[in-house]
Amino acid sequence: MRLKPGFLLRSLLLLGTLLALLLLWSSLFSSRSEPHHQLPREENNAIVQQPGKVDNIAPKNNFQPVVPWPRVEGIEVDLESIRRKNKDRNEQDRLDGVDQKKIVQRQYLTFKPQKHMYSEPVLRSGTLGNFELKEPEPQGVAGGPGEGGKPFVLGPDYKESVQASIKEFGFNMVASDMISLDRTINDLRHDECKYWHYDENLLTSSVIIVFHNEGWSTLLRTVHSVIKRTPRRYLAEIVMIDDFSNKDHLKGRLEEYVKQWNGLVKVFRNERREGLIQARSIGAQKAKLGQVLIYLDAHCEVGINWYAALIAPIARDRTISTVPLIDVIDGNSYQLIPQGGGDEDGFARGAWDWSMLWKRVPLTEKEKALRKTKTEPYRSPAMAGGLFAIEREFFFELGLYDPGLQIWGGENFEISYKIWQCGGKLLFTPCSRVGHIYRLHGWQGNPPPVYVGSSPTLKIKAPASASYLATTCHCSDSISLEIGSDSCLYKDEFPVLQYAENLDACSFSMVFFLLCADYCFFLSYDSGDEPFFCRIKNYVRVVEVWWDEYRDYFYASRPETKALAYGDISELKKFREDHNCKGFKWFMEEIAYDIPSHYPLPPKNIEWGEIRGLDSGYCIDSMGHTNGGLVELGPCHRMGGNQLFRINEANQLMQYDQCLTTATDGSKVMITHCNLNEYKEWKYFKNLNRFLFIPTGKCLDRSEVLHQVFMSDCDSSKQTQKWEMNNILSV
Ligand SMILES: [Mn+2]
Repeated sequence: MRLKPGFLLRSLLLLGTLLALLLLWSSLFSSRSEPHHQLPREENNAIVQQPGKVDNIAPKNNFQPVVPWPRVEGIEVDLESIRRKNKDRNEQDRLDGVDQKKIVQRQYLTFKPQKHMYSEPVLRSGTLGNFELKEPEPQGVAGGPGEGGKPFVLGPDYKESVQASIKEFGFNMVASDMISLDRTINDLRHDECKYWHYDENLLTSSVIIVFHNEGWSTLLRTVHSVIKRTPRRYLAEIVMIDDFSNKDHLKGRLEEYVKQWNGLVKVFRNERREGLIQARSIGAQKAKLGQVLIYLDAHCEVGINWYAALIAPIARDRTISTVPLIDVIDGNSYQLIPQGGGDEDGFARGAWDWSMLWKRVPLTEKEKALRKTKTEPYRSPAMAGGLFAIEREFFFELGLYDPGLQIWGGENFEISYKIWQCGGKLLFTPCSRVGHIYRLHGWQGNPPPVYVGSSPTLKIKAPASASYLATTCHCSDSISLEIGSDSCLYKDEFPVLQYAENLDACSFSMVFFLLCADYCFFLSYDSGDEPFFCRIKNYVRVVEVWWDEYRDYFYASRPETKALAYGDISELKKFREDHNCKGFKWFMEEIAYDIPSHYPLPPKNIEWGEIRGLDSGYCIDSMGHTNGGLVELGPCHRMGGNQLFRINEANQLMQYDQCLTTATDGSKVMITHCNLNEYKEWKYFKNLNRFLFIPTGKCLDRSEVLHQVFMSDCDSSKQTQKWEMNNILSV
């Protein structure tokens, strides 16, 4: 199988847009930061703080950084020897025996019956909930940095090490390392949450944390926060899945560190890089003690009294999966703030657009009407993916994730559709909140191991030298890329120079790609950074299994994927049948009814592909510009990306979520964001090879010398007004 590299380019464009939003967001928030809490210089050299006992959360007298700093460069370890060692003690996976005798509650058509007795939570205004803290949490370090979820801003002295840590880990690890792993946080819950009373007969949980080359203190603060804020009788275990990290601190040091919890925290290591999706499925098999599996990203802090509100709906009905409200921890200052968007209470439902990008939409009146009070769980069509809770056996009954999904992307929709359409429910729980650190601009991503071929997801053959990957590359180089596994393989010769310009323009690094400045980066993992061609293949699988006739809207948004080989889905189709799963139309009408009002069903495309000057080698190219930038003319590269356009039945000429229209001078052509009702301005006359701009009656024209695209009076004798679209497909 072979895929056109246009996907890589497109991933830049799409993820660039996402990241730009994220950055805008974080810059907005960081501008609200309070005055600098600058650390006295001598404390910079403080000695290593010994990991405290978990139950010892009493305030400490003197603040000390958790680990010494600067210590930026990760130390590579010999993974091969670890892999050999692990082979010897490979555990046999087994499912827990199921006690079917305690069948006490209602029966399900296709899943195992509810067997857990649990009464509904009760709201008693004025009487503090039975799971609430009787007094405030003790601080990790009394008066220490970041306590209370307050921003901790380092002075300019730390600039270099901060930058280096962001580059390596995606977060300001200098600041994180100075903040106590047991810090207190601000309570972002709605006040009413404090007055819920829960049946204490809650289910127990295994918390699963998948990580790959995470920074130390952000990873361990996740673990500390879970232990600190989860009643011990419900926390069966914390299962850490190391997805083939090669950083020294995640090896022996981590194993030593978790010993303080006497087996509560377990570390399992994948023997090869599995990718986030399959690593989560592996986590489900390793986690055998808890009745519920709670998935957390590896850089989170759980909120005050997060557990009962998250688990109570599952205890009541085992086919319910729950998702906490996800708050934002600033990756620079570690300030904890609520996520923006949503309704007046900040509540949002998980959604998607028709190209299957993750979206959030405000809670509807209909959902509000289903609740007695505003802090009750509410229904969501989809989850974001990284953080959720599901009954362990139910997750297995659902078949875990589709094993054909690779690396990252689309699995959140797959599990959401599977739950809803097959008889379960997906609820967001406003009183359970978890803070998540979003990766910062400037993260290099996770480079692959230095030795080539060790990673199943990445093989790179450099023509010149083997150190090519980790070090520098030259703009004139051409490299040979082979990425993916057999079923999702991308192979091509890649001219580095060709994309250097575009990449610099968006020099963010969450995308799997080459960056030709001084370094070549191959970027991976976590949010938005895996090869896009794998993600889009995942999307196609999900669409083909679950969307029924709605798949046409996906293909209208992504016409180039029509011929994509998505592998065998017969098992999944059979699952749908065996479990009497409902159709997508039912799902859209009953559960996801509000999505088309936010993301209207797209008009069908008439033509798509490159807009190529007839008999020329030049194509219209957005140059990565969006939201008001001008399009230009560039050599056709047949890789899609910035040269991939479509014209639809609504007379819009589009690239992704952007429309072409005229700039304010009425002549140049700009590209700008549009909804389905905007810029319905174009007609393509295929026989005449002409693009007509309806509002002015002018024709799309070009100057091949200056590489400009503009409008001029139509003249059928002018060769520069002739264009063709070639309906390119990725196969
Ligand atoms: Mn994350």
